[in-house]
Amino acid sequence: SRRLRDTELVVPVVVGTCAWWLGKKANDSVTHRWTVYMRGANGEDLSHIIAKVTFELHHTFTNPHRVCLQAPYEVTEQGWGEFDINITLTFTPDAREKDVSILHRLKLYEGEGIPNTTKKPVMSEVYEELVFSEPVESFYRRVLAE
Ligand code: SLL
Repeated sequence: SRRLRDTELVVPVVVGTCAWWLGKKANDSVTHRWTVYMRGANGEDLSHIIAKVTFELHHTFTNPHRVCLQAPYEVTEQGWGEFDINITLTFTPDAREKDVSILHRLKLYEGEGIPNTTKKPVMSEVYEELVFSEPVESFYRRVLAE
């Protein structure tokens, strides 16, 4: 299938983390429960363009290489520290596109010296656009039809 010149397919997504302080259940090695996620910015189904999402956690986690083959593309864990999470998107084979990596920092605290409360989760969400320029025609038609 040929590629479409002067054509662009833009898919809005969000990547984020949401963290909850464990309060009385917190100890030195586990202070927070958190989720890192990737989803359509308007809640759209991404499974028609995404084959796999890989979340690379800090090496202090057991099996830090976490793979999601279907939605929801997210990982929930418990820990004590903030770190950068590398999120690698693998597209469906018909897109004939290379993997794309997004770096997102896990946020557990609102700021230095600001204590956590059990009530309010700490959110960090970023809007991103997946841009397919000169997409493969069959992929483009399939995505538009779904
Ligand atoms: C820091 N550079 O020092 C960062 C590293 C690592 C966080 C944070 C592991 C939990 C587990 C965990 O929370 N690591 O071992 O299950 O702040």
